[in-house]
Order: sequence, then C-alpha cells, then structure tokens
Amino acid sequence: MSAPSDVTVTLVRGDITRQSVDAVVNAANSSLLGGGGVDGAIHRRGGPAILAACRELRASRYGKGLRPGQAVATTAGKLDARWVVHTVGPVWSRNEDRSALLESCYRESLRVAAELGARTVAFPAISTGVYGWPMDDGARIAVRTVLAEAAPPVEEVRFVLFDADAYGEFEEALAAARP
Ligand code: AR6
Repeated sequence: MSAPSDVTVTLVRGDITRQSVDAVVNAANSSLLGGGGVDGAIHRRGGPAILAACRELRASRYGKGLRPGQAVATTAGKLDARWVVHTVGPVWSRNEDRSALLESCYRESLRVAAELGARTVAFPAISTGVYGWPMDDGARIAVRTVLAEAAPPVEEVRFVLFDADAYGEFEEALAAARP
C-alpha cells in the first residue's frame, strides 16, 4: 500500500500533549470522561474545557458512550492544538481478532480531523497501554491504516511514541510498509 504522495508520516519520541499540531488524537475510553495514560495527560494539560465539551457530547450525541472504533472531536483547550479527536481503542484479546476496530480508530480519527480541516494530526499508539495491545502489532496496524487512509487536507501524520520500544516498533513498521 502506498501513501498518497502529499501526506508525510513522521515519528517523534515524546509526550503527545507537547505537540504543536492542528489535531491531537486521544486514546480515550467509552465514557469520554477521562482516565489514565494519554487520556489523563491530555485532560491535565488541556484543562477543564475538554472535559466540559466531553460532558456535552455525553449529554447529546453519545448518551451510551463512544463505541470502540468511533471518533469525535472537541476543543483542545489549552493544548497547542485546535482540536482533540477522541477515539476508543479495542481492549486486546487473545481469543478474538479485534484489529478491524483498531484500524477503525485511525481511519475515523483521520476522517473527523480532515472534516474539520486539520492539516497536521498527532496520534499516540492507540490501545498499546492500559488496553494491552502488543506494540509490534499495534504499530503495524497504525502505520498500514494511516498510509492507506490519510488524504488532504491532512498533510502530516505524526506518531508520538512515549518510549524507545514504541519508537523502534513504529520505525520497523514504517520501513516494512514502504521499503
Ligand atoms: N504521550 C504519548 N504517548 C503516551 C503518553 C503521552 N503523554 N502517555 C502514555 N502514552 P494508554 P490505551 C503511550 O494507556 O491503551 C486510559 O485510562 C503509552 O505508553 O494511554 O488505548 C483511557 O481512559 C501507550 O503506548 O491508552 C482508557 O481507559 C499508548 O500511549 C485506556 O487508558 C497508549 O496507552 C485506553 O488505553
């Protein structure tokens, strides 16, 4: 699979809440009301405006919560970004192949970001923390889906990886996807 020629995929090691981009993707949970990991960090640094917007979404369109694979945008509050796109990754299962849901997280987040007019989008490694997805497989799915789906107005997709292991797995996945 080849990337649309005008989309750049970059890898950065660091904290996604420190990125200066149009859209920051959050690895949220169905409640949309915050949690640990990336979710906790985004709400902490972004401030209460994000939680207020999430509460409004729960009261209006997502009374039953956001389902795994779905994505929805809010303000980015005090982050150096215009929007946070919240998506809910699948919990890893040894017995059931849930990779279509993980693909859907990346695809739907890109769709929501593009609809808003985002040109730069930062992703964490969705589901690879609390939700237990193996990093090598999570990286392959992330890279494959983004290369296939990212399209204008999105110009740059930046994977922001927290540690050296995650960075290495994404580097390998990217090299394998476009030799
Ligand atoms: N910047 C970039 N990556 C990070 C950061 C950060 N600030 N913090 C953690 N990571 P996780 P999930 C990495 O657990 O697996 C929350 O409680 C982390 O090392 O944030 O999708 C939600 O509310 C890992 O590789 O998300 C849900 O309940 C990756 O980001 C649940 O966790 C994702 O880890 C979602 O679990």
